Amino acid sequence: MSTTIELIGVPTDIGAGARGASMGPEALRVAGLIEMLKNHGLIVIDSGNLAGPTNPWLPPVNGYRHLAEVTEWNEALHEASYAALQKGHLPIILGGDHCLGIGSISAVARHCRATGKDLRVIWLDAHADFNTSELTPTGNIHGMPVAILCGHGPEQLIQIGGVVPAIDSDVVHQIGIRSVDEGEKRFVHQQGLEVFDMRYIDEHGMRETMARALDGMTDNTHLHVSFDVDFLDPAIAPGVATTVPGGPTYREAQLCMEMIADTGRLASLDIMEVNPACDVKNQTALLAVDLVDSLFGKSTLMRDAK
Ligand SMILES: [Mn+2]
Repeated sequence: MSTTIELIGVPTDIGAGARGASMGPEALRVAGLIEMLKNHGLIVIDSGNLAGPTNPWLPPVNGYRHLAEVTEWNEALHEASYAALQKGHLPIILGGDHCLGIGSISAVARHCRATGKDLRVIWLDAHADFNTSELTPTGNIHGMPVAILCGHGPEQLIQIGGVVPAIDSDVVHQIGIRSVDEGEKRFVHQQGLEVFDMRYIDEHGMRETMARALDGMTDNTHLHVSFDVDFLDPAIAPGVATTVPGGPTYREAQLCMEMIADTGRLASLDIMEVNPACDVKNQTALLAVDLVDSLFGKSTLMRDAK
């Protein structure tokens, strides 16, 4: 059975600290995402872009910027993503900033509860995205989605998906982390996330890192990948607003994607934070498409994605 991919564009930078990720969905399409997926023999439905509030660009209120707008976008994404999963489609969320991980992953978690699947989330990112209103230096909610999914955050966001917390912290495996705020660091340790930071990758290599992050999956695992392109070294991916030096190289990133592909369990994907306003000739979107090509690279993926 051929897998049906459903692309859901979410053109907003409502949770970010700089404008521009709202142009990400179109940059990924222009970079050939759809053609690449079709070349794998996948059926591709492009559902276009969701609509939502514009970015009012306001300072934080009680530790959050744009909470009402972030909620609206994520509720819309949750519904669209859950509907896609219910149809048996493999949703690819085209961000948009990473606050959208809330709507996306809460939908995946709800789907897993409804179908009895075991959820595993691979979070590829330079940042832990585990801030709270007390810990955040900025109030930008794209620094908070993992904490919110784990039940730490404003009521209206933690309850998207109907169950609080939306996920247990032990389903999250983070790769590539190299920028964590001071209080956030303590909180991440407390909550017991599995974090493979850049030092771990330096010392053990990407192969062992991914082998550990992917260990213990079964035929019943629903694997979700949340790919923040700031995961990549800025030398190869300049088109993000939150670049942090010292990220995975091109080869390390390819190996990471290939090892995920080898599992055959990929069932939903976020591609987040592509920011054409920071990019050079769309190279970061092109690289993201190249890496997602590897993520879909193995025929084992053609198994039923449900
Ligand atoms: Mn992120």
